[in-house]
Amino acid sequence: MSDDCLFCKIVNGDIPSNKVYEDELCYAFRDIDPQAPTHILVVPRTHIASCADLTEANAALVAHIFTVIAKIARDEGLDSGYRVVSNVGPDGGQSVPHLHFHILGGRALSGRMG
Ligand code: DGP
Repeated sequence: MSDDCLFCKIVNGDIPSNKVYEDELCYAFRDIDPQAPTHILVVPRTHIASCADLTEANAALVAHIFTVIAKIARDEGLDSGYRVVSNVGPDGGQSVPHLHFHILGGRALSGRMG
């Protein structure tokens, strides 16, 4: 845990969130400012700042998170598709420096990504 990290505090229950899923490795909750009808964030319990900080040591964790993303999407009924996004750093638009994957769906999303 990183003491100053918003998402570490959410994972630990120090800040309330609308939980969607949790297990021993990750935690998923609804985004406070949804940009699509379904907008969920999936974060590892352990503090990793962003995709840029991933190493081979995190490979199993990341693979697990992607299976969780697929499960959440099924459970949320996103049968016609969805988008998975992880912003990295200032130019990537990352505002919370704890690795997270956005799941966006529930409508046809814009074709533009940037
Ligand atoms: P990013 O910009 O990629 O770092 O995404 C951070 C997201 O986190 C952004 O979509 C808004 C969301 N967010 C920020 N603070 C909170 C919070 O306190 N609770 C919840 N549920 N989401 C938050």
